[in-house]
Amino acid sequence: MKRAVWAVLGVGGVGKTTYIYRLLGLSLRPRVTLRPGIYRYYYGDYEMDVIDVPGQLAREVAVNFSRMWSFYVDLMVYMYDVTDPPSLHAIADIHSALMDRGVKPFKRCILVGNKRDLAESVGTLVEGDEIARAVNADKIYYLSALKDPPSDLIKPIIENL
Ligand SMILES: Nc1nc2c(ncn2[C@@H]2O[C@H](COP(=O)(O)OP(=O)(O)OP(=O)(O)O)[C@@H](O)[C@H]2O)c(=O)[nH]1
Ligand SMILES: [Mg+2]
Repeated sequence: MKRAVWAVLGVGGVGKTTYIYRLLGLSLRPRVTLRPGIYRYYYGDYEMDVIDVPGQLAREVAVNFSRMWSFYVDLMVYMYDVTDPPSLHAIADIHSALMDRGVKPFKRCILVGNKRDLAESVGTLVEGDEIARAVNADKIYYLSALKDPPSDLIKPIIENL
């Protein structure tokens, strides 16, 4: 069995917990995350630990991550809301707050634009290319944590471990 640890970081309300719950097959609709969460998830021959970080603002999220996890993660999933430009710019702030601490706390990172279903009904999708470059993300994905099947939601993770 292969082991992997990954974390989802983004400002409040972008859909981090929804994403994790849908992968785990939980049908609950999450409330605001107030405590750190670490979930064990099995997929194929992987045993994964998934880290859900509380906090509403960029710096708060970065500090909470560093407090709850003092090791590397294999993959950092930076998540924003494709209908909310400030949530994308906050990714650059979260990233620099992590880098300020001296050591890069992950091996790889990807950028995920969530709530694609909402962007489709609103008619505009905030694209993340520029921020992806700024934080050296390997790839960008657009998805709907709420609507996409778990078999699609896991792809960004598997492709980057
Ligand atoms: N339409 C739509 N709504 C979503 C999607 N993902 C999450 N939401 C909604 O966005 C709200 C916030 O989702 P959460 O998963 O709690 O967000 P979070 O990033 O964990 O938020 P905090 O715990 O406050 O940091 C909830 O009402 C979700 O139902 C999505 O893909 N599409
Ligand atoms: Mg949450």
